[in-house]
Amino acid sequence: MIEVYFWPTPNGKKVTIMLEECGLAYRVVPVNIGRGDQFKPDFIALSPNNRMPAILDREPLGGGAPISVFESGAILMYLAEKSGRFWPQAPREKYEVAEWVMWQMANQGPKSGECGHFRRAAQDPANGDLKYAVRRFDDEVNRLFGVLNHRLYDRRYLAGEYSIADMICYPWATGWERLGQDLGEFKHVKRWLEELGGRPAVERGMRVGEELAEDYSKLSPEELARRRKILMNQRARPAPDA
Ligand SMILES: N[C@@H](CCC(=O)N[C@@H](CS)C(=O)NCC(=O)O)C(=O)O
Repeated sequence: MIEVYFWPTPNGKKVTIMLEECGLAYRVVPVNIGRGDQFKPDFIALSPNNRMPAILDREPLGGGAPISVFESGAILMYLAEKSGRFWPQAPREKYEVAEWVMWQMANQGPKSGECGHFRRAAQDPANGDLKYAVRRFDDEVNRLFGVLNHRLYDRRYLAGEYSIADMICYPWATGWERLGQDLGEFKHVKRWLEELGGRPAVERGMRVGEELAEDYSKLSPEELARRRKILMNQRARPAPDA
């Protein structure tokens, strides 16, 4: 049984999509990032960057003591290796998939995350004039949707057959509207999103944790301020010998 440390965000859903596609048995362990669960010592021991998702596999690949993996790209690679699915291992195919997994981790994920962050922050006048930051990340996200669109205009999937490259890029791409993009500009991405969204395993993976999402309109102003601080004003944790 694989334990999935999870909150229902695009980064978390990459992992539940892959688990559903592979049919591997898993159990969700909620990590409420609004309340600060990501800083609990047991979680940091698995995920030193205080970010979910992470997994703990008690029947690990290669046997022996449990294996934990953090960073969604590494998790998808681990699950692909464990199941022998969705990541061909012949060098040419393997690195084509790896390129798009790395592209997601280094580009689509972080830039989309910052785009959402500055769009939300710009709504509070106390944060000052964020026009430049909003424009910068809107442009970057637009450019990145363009990269996906170019990639997909003459092929069905991002890298050969349907693979972890598609699964890792899908959840953030579904957020095009929230990220201020017009899908009409990216018809090949639209076609790919529709195809992937029609896969039962993708649908199930995207729905995992629906019941965990909180209604922020019901939280007091004090609780909202506490949560903003947890998520937005993080600084270095001292090393144990400090
Ligand atoms: N590169 C990481 C990103 C993970 C990430 O940013 N997770 C966010 C939620 S989407 C998180 O745990 N945030 C907690 C925090 O900011 O303290 C991955 O792909 O796994």
